[in-house]
Amino acid sequence: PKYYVLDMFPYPSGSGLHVGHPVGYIGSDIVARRKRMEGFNVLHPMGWDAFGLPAEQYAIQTGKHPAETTLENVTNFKRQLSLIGLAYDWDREINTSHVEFYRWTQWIFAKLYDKGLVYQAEVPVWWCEELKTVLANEEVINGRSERGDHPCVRRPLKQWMFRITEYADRLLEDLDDLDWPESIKAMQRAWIGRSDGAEIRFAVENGDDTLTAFTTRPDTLFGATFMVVAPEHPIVEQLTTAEHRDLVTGYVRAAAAKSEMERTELDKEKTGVPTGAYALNPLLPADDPRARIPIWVADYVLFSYGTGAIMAVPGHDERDHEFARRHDLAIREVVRPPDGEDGLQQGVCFTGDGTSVDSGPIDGLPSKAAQETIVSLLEERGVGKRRVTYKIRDWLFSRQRYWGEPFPFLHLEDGTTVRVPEEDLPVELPEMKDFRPASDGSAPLARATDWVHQIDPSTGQAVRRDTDTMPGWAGSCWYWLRFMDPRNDRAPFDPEAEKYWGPVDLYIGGASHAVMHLLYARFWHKALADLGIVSTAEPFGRLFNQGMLVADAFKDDTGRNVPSDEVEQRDGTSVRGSDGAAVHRYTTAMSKSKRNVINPDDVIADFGADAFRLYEMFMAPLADQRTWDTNGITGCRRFLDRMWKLFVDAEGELAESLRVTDDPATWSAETRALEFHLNQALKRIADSFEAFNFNTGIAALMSLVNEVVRTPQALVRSQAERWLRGMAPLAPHICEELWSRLGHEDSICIVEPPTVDEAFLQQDNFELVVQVLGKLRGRVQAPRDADRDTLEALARDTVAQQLEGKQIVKTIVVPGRLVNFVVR
Ligand code: ANZ
Repeated sequence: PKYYVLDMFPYPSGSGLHVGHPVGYIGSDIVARRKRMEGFNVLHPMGWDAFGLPAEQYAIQTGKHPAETTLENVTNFKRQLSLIGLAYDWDREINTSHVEFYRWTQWIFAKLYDKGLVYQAEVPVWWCEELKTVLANEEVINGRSERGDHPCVRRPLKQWMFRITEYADRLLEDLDDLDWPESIKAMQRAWIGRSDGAEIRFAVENGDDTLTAFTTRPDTLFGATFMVVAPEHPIVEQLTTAEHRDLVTGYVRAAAAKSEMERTELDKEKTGVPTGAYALNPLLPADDPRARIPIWVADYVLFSYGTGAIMAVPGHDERDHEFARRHDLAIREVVRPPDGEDGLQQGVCFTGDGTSVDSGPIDGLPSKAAQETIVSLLEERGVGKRRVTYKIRDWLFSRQRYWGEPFPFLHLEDGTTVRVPEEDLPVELPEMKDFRPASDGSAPLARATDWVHQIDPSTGQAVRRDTDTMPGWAGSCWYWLRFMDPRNDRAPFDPEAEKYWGPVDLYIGGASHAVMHLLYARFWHKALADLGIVSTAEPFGRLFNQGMLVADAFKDDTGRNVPSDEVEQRDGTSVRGSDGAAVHRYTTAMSKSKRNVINPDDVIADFGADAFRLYEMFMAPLADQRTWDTNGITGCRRFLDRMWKLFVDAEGELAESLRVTDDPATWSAETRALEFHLNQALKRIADSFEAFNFNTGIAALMSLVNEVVRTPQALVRSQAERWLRGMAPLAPHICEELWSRLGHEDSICIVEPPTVDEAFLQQDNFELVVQVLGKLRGRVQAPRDADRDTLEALARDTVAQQLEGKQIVKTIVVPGRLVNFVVR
């Protein structure tokens, strides 16, 4: 059977790998190697996510072309990964910036366009002046770019958009069946943000206007004491009465300068102004004093969500409550909490479910039933309906940058857009010497005039190429499919290859990709499935997030980072080596800016790749955070050295006990005693493929070495072989070497993993205390059901030195506890 184990492929950065990067790669390599030994047909590929902003910015910094820097960086990355002994199938290496790859990215984009999932729209986009490009919502945090932390502003621009919202429900529902970390699923659910509620239409007093609000709590309609409209809402203009005009206009202008995040922050003071207009509650008679509701403008209501207007229920919504208190608006209780206390009496606003009160037709109904009843009533009267909203927005897919996939589209003189026919793909990215973003934000490709201006051969018409490029996410939206058939030049991949290899069985990578990459990839995959291009509904069956690697970093009193290797310990405090000034230690992710980066090249040069691999896995279970400590790796190296000496003697010859084939029937008691430790280690290793806690297997191997060191000759060949076969995925180099020294011609990579002999584990060993003349002289693991003779023999071997030249006059055996030799 096939087994596809995939790493999130890296962007090949200029600084190369630090020791934090390979944690996941080593984990997936261990899995790939083990699966291969188990007889699976394993696909374990690697490639480069090479298009995108970081690559382009690095090129700009270094004054070289991104194609050139990408090539250099890839060469360095590949060298580093190979040094670690990661068993990738390099024949399948891919690079998203190579035309052999991106022609198919364009091809897929065109297919998705044909399917109606792509459109162009004039949209307010996040514009980053510093980066000179638009960014997706996901790339902007608190109004600043995720990359580089530069300020961003809203600006209208014609952009390519993906209708990811059309897939919102399926992206949500299919999460349930995925073997993914719950935290990632929760983040995707929150990002998609489905809300089930209703739209309620309110008539505006004196005129024909109506105002529609979206609410998830239609049962609180009788508690609506005011309405709030977003400042951008076009109705604001019409609603505002003459005497409120100046106030409202000023307010609307001020709101436009704020980011959504600023506006909706919970602890921000809720500002707003009245429009002077009133709405009418659709379920109350016009003469009811509660029917007339003032309409306000406030920026805590977003134009982009729901209908851009709300019915405010200060009795049961925190934000409305705060607003009502600040602006002295009525607060009314319409939901009684289950404990029967009126929350408003205590000055708190109850936001949970309870029983409707003071609400006419729904009085006494529990909240859920009350919601149903209200929606039915609204529908009957034609003033409302059920409505589902989502937080997720259509995905903005255009970038005004150079280093990306050109869009396979042509613009005609009459303003229409046509897609480049399949047979004319790829649309190659033109060579440009100056590819920097233009200062006015226009796309650099617009300056490649020969490339832009074309004549359509079929019509003879002048046409203009689209000059935007795709974002850095594009290649990673389908790269796992290309690995299945990477050299195909007639299709993105052979459908047979996809049916065989898909879906990815295990996907390992960082949790930081919870929403963007992992949601985009699922979206493309589902769209491709709908097109019949892929055969599964989801791309990644099991997802595993490796833990972060952190390390000490140092700051001096001025807050400047001090390189870790310039820090010394003096009198128990950390000081800067050069001037002896005190520095402060803190723990953080490795990064150049923190000056605490450790390069795996150096570590491997000092300790070897196997010690490095073991240490990376020994620090913690794969899912957990781990703290790098270069001293810690010496323990792993020492373990390997001790192991080596058990197999190979000082003359470089294979240890004597390993040269001959052994027969379990004639195993000595000590050899049998080793079985417990060996099987314990093999079992821990085998079990660790569930939770990827390879640290437990490594710890067990360490105790195995401790045991064998006591009785080195007791280790027999069949044990040595099982040991190597079990350990090979973790430390492949030493195991391969010793395996061949045992005389095997085939690689240990393709022999079966050892079976665990549970009998030796169930035997339930105990620690036999060995005394000579009543004094403790040794301890040894002994099987609980061993007979007196076995215990005596085991004990005799354990204290052989102390017994030398002595005569045993009596042996006292206490089964399950001790053996005492009385000597003369
Ligand atoms: C009345 C109400 C009463 C509400 C109540 C809540 C509690 P989620 O769950 O996030 O979808 N809302 C609707 N549109 C809004 C907008 N454009 N900007 C800001 N707030 C908006 O939230 C839905 C709730 O958020 C809606 O339900 C509405 O307030 C508010 F006891 O309506 B509710």
